[in-house]
Amino acid sequence: MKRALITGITGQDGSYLAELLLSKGYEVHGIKRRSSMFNTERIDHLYQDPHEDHVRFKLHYGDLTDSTNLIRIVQEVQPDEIYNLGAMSHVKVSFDTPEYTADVDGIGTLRLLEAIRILGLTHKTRIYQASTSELYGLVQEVPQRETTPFYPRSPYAVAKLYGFWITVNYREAYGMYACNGILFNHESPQRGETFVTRKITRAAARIALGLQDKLYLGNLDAKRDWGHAKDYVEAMWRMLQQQHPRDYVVATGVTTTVREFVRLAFAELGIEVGFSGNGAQETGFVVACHHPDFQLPIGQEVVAVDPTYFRPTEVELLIGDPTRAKTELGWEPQYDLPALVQDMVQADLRLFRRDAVLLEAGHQIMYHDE
Ligand code: NDP
Ligand code: GDR
Repeated sequence: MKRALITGITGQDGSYLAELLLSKGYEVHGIKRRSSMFNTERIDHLYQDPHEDHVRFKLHYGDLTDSTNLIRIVQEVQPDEIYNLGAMSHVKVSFDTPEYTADVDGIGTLRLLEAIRILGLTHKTRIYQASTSELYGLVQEVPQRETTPFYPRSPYAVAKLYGFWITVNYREAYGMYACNGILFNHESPQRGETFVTRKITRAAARIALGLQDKLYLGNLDAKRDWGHAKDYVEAMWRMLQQQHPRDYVVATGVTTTVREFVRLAFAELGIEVGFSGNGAQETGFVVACHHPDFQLPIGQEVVAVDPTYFRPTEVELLIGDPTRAKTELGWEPQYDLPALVQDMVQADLRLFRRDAVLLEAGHQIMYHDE
C-alpha cells in the first residue's frame, strides 16, 4: 500500500486529492492547522475513527512555518509521495500579508524539501509542488506553456516563484523526484468563498432566492483559464507516477472574463444579465428572468464594481497550453466551463435553499462576504 502525505488537506484541492488517493488504495496522511474552530469541513466525509483497525486516513497537526514539526511528521509517516498544497493562496490577501506569504509559500516549500533530505528519503519520497499560473503574471506569451518566461505580479506569485525554483534545484542537486504542477485556476463547489468564481456562484444563488440584492466585484475584464479541481488533482497524481520527474502546465486552453463568468452563472438560473457603463461605474442588471421560481424585476441592478477589490498589480490574461500534460501524462479534463459553472451554481442553489427555509421560519441570517 502506498503512503501519501498532503499538506493543505483541508483546502479545496487537498479534499479532492485525498478522495482520489483513498479511491486508489493509498494510506493518506494530512497536515491540518490548529484553529479555534473546526476547520475540516471539506474532509469530514473521509474521517475514519482512529480506534478502528486498518485506518487509511490520518490527520496530523502541523504548519509549514514549523520545520521541526514537518521533520517529525515526515519521519513518522515515511511517505512514498508528498503533495505540498498548503499555502496562503489568496493573491489579493498576499498584498496585506506579504512576509507571512513568503514564509509559508516560499520557505515552507524549502522546509519540506529539507525534511526529505535530512531524513535520507531523497530516493524514496516523491514530491509534488503546487506551482501556479500566477508565475506568468504580466503577459510575455500566449498561450502560456512550460517554456514561457515568468513575471510574477504579487507577493503570492513571488513567493511561489521561490517554491518553483527550489523544487527544480532539489531535483537537480540531489536527484529527487520532485515536480512542479503549473496549474491554472481550478474551481469547484468546494472552492474558497472569497475567490471570484465561488463568490459569483454564491451570490447568484442568493440573489435568485431573494436573500441578497447585489454582488460587488473588482476587475470584470480579467481573463482566466478556469477548470475543475476534480480534473486537476488527477493531473497531480499522474505527475508523480512517471519514470522521470518533470514540470507540467495544467489548463483547459480556454480563457473567459470575470464578466462572462457572471453572465454564465446567472444564466444557469434562468436569469439573463446585461452590463452597461465601464470601469468602476460598470453595472450588471437583469434583462430577463425565465425561471418560474424566481421573481427578479427587469432592470434590477445585481452587479456593481467596488474598487476595493482592485489589486495594486493585476494579472490581466491567463490561458494555458496543456499539450505536455496531455501527451506525456495522458491527462484529459472531464469538465468544460459550462459543466463547471453548472456544478458550482447548482451546489450553491441547494445550499442557499436551506437558508431560504430558515429565513421563512423566522431565523435571522447574516452574510458578511468579502
Ligand atoms: P486553499 O486556500 O483552498 O487551501 C490551502 C490549504 O493550505 C488549506 O488547507 C490551508 O489550511 C493550508 N494552509 C494555509 N496556510 C498554511 C500553513 N501555514 N501551514 C500549513 N497549511 C497551511 O487552496 P487550493 O486548495 O485552492 O490550492 C491548493 C494549492 O494549490 C495552494 O498551494 C495554491 O496556492 C495552489 N494553486 C491553486 C490554484 C487554484 O486555482 N485553486 C491554482 C494554482 C495553484 P486552512 O484550511 O487551515 O486554512
Ligand atoms: P486568482 O483568483 O487571483 O486568479 O488566484 P481569484 O478568483 O481571486 O481572482 C481571479 C480574477 O478575478 C478578479 N476579480 C476578483 N477576485 C476576487 N477574489 N474577488 C472579487 O471580488 C473580484 N472581482 C474581480 C481578480 O482581480 C482576478 O483577476 C487563484 C488562486 O487560487 C491562486 O492560489 C492560484 O495560484 C491562481 O488562482 C492560479
